[in-house]
Amino acid sequence: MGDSLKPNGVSSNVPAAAFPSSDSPSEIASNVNYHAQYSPHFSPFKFDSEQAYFATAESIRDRLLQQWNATYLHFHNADPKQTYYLSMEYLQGRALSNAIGNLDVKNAYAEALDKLGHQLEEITEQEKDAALGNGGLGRLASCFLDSMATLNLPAWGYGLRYKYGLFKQRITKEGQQETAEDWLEKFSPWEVVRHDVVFPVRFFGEVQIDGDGTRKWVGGEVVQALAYDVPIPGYKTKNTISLRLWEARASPADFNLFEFNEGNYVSAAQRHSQAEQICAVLYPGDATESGKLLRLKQQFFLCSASLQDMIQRFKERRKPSKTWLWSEFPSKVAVQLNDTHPTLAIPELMRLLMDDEGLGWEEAWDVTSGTISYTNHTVLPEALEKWSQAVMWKLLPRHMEIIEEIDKRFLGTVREKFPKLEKILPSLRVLDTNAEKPVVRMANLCVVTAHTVNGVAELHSDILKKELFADYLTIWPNKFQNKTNGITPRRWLRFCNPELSSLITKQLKSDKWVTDLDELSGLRKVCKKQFADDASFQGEWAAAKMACKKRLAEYVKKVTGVTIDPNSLFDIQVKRIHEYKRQLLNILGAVYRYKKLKEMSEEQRTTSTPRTIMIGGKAFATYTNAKRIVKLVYDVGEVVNSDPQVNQYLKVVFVPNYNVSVAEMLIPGSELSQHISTAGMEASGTSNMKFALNGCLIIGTLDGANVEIREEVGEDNFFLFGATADQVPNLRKDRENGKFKPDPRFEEAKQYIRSGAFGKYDYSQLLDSLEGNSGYGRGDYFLVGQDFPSYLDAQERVDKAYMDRKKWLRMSILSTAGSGKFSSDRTIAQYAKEIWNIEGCRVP
Ligand code: T68
Repeated sequence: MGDSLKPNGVSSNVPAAAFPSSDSPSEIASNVNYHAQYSPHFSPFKFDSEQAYFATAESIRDRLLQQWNATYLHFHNADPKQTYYLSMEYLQGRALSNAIGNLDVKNAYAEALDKLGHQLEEITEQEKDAALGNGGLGRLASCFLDSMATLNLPAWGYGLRYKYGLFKQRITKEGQQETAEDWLEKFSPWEVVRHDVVFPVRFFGEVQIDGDGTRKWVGGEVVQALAYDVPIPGYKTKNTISLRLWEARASPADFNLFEFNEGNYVSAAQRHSQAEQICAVLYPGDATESGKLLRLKQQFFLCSASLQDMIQRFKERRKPSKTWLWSEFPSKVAVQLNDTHPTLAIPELMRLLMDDEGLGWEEAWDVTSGTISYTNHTVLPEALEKWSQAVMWKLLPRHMEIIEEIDKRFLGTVREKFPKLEKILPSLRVLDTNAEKPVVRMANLCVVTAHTVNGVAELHSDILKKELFADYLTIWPNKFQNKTNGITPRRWLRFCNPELSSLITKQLKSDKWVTDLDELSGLRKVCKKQFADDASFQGEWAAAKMACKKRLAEYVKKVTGVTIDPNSLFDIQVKRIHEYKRQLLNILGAVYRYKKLKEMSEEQRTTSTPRTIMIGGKAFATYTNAKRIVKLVYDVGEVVNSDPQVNQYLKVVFVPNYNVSVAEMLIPGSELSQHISTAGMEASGTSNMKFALNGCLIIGTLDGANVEIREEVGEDNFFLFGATADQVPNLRKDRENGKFKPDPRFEEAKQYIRSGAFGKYDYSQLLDSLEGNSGYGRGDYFLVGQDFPSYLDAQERVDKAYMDRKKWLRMSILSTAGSGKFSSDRTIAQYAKEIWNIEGCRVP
């Protein structure tokens, strides 16, 4: 330990100051230094990257706290209508680099850290991703929060504070291995616990009927919901909104001191550990049987705590006038349900209004349906939530009474006003009583109650109207809307791709595009005839891409050991592993490519387009075929990458542990990305938008938001293939009737894997899913074989286009230029206007 070391470990002469009075790097350095010394989390005399990260985060948090309090006060006084976004998932990723960017203090902080002997980049990389979500739905919620704050909207997010987020993925010879992700291991500097915000949440118990007939839910067990707030800064605005995450706590009274003193330690603390289990882990997503009761508890916990909080705030803001009506509630509060996971908000709001506030059914119903709106994110039958009525009666008896009443009244109204619907009524009902196990259909409960139902891309919303919810259209022709998803241009271009961002700003002579993404269409000018030879811009564009590719190559080397060539075409598919997303189509294409390369002469090979295929994504732990796909990608990579004949022309890499931060590295360096789901199955997709925005071309099917991306970037700049959504049902029928004739190239690729070319592992079960006409796990339900030939043809077009450097760069520029529509600012502005009826409320 050198003499010059201070107790906080900072060896320079930087003084410690509690709050910076300006944005000068030396003031900021003093503030970081202050936190290192007076908010210590580590032993003294240390100021490594990790300590520097926490001190820097706390320095940024100081700034956020000021803006955050000002925003809260401003909303409180202005009392605008406010939106509450209810989501079981948020995929926030890292907060430090994002906050520094949104506060526009990157240079100042970089210089400040430099004075303290650190690099900003190395410091921001210390942060663990907050991964409180599974995939697209969770990341969408986080992009929405960023846009709500940036648009100065009075809006808050509500979620759960899971102790363990999405698992960490390790890839070995055996395939995927999962370990718990302890994102709170060393605490999160971004959350503020609000010890004064605690609400009781009841489970089980029974309904008590008083003498006057009023019903009350009593008994059972009560868990406390404690609020943790995370600040969400907007971009270049003071507005900083909240993500409120609930944590479950037992009451001290639940600790059985008597039992403890008797030596029964486990049972003494039983209630405590039961309560803590509620927020222990993130539900592993997409339709699993595991832990159903716990999942239901989580859902109710989120809904109940959030609604109690909203109602308390509504009352608080109304107190001064003393005269207010519950019928005003929907003009002050909008609640958006992110999929059906928070559906229990419906019966819970009804219960709170009727049982606690004394409203009658009709009045409570008008308030509830006037407040709640619902977004659907999937048409996959297995992901449509259905809860056992028996389980619901046990856990939430009062809510089941209310749901039965909603169902009964719905039946009555339809019979009276739409007698023609009688025949199909059973499928429209909230309760499915015919099934062997009677269930509550959560999507139906949402559609029956919510004032608005929306899909997440035009094609998806059409499918909702024509298929999934078609029969409701007669009853409520105006209830259904589309809100095409979007992504925040801050995280997904401005911050993750500084090279391309600077170039765009230079070319457009303004950085207005960061908050008005349609401005990017100005780049089209460079691609017009008179600019067609603007070789200098194309050159700069190529250089920006190359910088990102080199960074990505270094990263891939670091995490996989595989050397990839930045001059090869970087081809990426990253998303959750799922059969409908068809990573199997991608890898079969890679296998075919490899086989053909091997068959070529050395000279022929030199004329081929070198490719690096990167695939990443997590497979749900018990989804066997998804895990087999992960292993297959890895095994193919092992063989291809070490084959000296071929590995100059083809590399196949499985990028481990795909998450938000990894995406921020991969997407800027991508040139081609694959969005190749079976048409009609991907509701929207959002990474497709991120790739297109970063000048990456898409090879894809006409599915989800691909359809709109292709419209916007131009069909010449999109590699289209595959069956369309309306062809899919007939193609499946043809298969069942034995009418499908597989392409020989498809047979060849499968046979090559079966021959053992990629190791001893027996892939027959995975490949068998692509064979036969029908049957469980057979019959190629996802139509990989059907689309394989047109996929290979599209890949050939890709290879050719890439060889024509000028053409490719033009396509890449047009891709970015056409991405304006996909800003989540646009999406959120539409929600605000067309669903929530809220307006901006900017902090002066
Ligand atoms: C995704 N859904 C859609 N679900 O698949 C994607 N499911 O097309 C769309 O772009 C995105 O939502 C945003 O709209 C999901 O991510 C889940 O993660 C999920 C989680 C729990 C249960 C079921």
